[in-house]
Amino acid sequence: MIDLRSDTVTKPSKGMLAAMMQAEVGDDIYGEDPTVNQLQDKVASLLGKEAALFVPSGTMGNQICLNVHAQPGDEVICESDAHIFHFESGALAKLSGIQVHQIPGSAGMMSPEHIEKAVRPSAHYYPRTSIIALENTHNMAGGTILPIEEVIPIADFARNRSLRMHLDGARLWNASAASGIGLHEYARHFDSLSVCFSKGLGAPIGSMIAGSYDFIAEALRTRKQFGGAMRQAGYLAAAAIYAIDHNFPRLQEDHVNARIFAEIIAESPALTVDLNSVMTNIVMFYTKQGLDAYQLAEQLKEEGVLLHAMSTDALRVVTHLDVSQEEVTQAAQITVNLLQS
Ligand code: TLP
Repeated sequence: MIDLRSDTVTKPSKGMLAAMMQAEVGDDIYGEDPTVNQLQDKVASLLGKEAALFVPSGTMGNQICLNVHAQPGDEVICESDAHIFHFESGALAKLSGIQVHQIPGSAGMMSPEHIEKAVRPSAHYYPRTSIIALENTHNMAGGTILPIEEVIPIADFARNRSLRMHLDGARLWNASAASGIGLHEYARHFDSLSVCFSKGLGAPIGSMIAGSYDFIAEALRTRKQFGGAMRQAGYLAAAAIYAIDHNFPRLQEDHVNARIFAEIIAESPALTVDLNSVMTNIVMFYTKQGLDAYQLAEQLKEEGVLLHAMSTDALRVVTHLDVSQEEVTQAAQITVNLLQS
């Protein structure tokens, strides 16, 4: 099987497993796991933030950050296809009583004008707007990179209006690898952000949130409340350290492979793909002529290719370190050939 459903499907490599086996560990609830502490310091420094906190998943990372920034009844402004809205099981409503104000974006990016309009005036009958949340890279837009020059005015606006800025940076590694812009350059415009080790970086588990000392002190409490405090988590932190050192530098290979896939697919008269949207390791492509994407995904499974149908006409492919260029090319050719027959 060529598994292109997500970059989350990778399995730890031998080198990563060896690093995990050798980890020095302790009880992290006492703050005594040296490997977790090392990872937190390393990522805080990479992101240019005062402090960072290791959490089990990207979802928990986002949810803790948003919970710390807002009160029940408050509103978070986010792009219509944001992960925090669609794919976190309604956690904002359930865990934090936060409601979402969605704004349509272009390639995952909301315009400052739209955001400004969405911020509620301060009347008692409106919800209170407390957060602007961005996602970089933007998953549903096809792994697009949010242009930093468009993020800056939004951050300035947020500061002037005392709104918190949160970044879902599950794949910020990919944005940075593709654009050459440092992680900290992106991070400095946000009060909080989450980054994941279990996506393109190939670790089995784990994400990190980062912000100011005060923010992380509060996040530590919330992580415990959400059941995300861990004990000898150093084994997982060792995988994340290995992932940053060995797999962050190779992400461009995945980006090249995504482009190869997209270019082959673009040749098919039965499919459309916006090649400009293929900036990192995700390819979103669409069926034409009423061809059902779910059915196509099922047929491709029989041909040995796994991918995700995202709706009746949209499919997603994600490249990662466990698929080679040959396999990605083969998967694209199988897809095109299947539609010819
Ligand atoms: N995304 C998964 C699915 O949930 C869609 C995937 O296969 O892409 N933020 C972003 C932008 C994400 O893409 C994901 C995972 C998360 C947060 C949540 O991470 P986890 O799965 O660790 O909770």
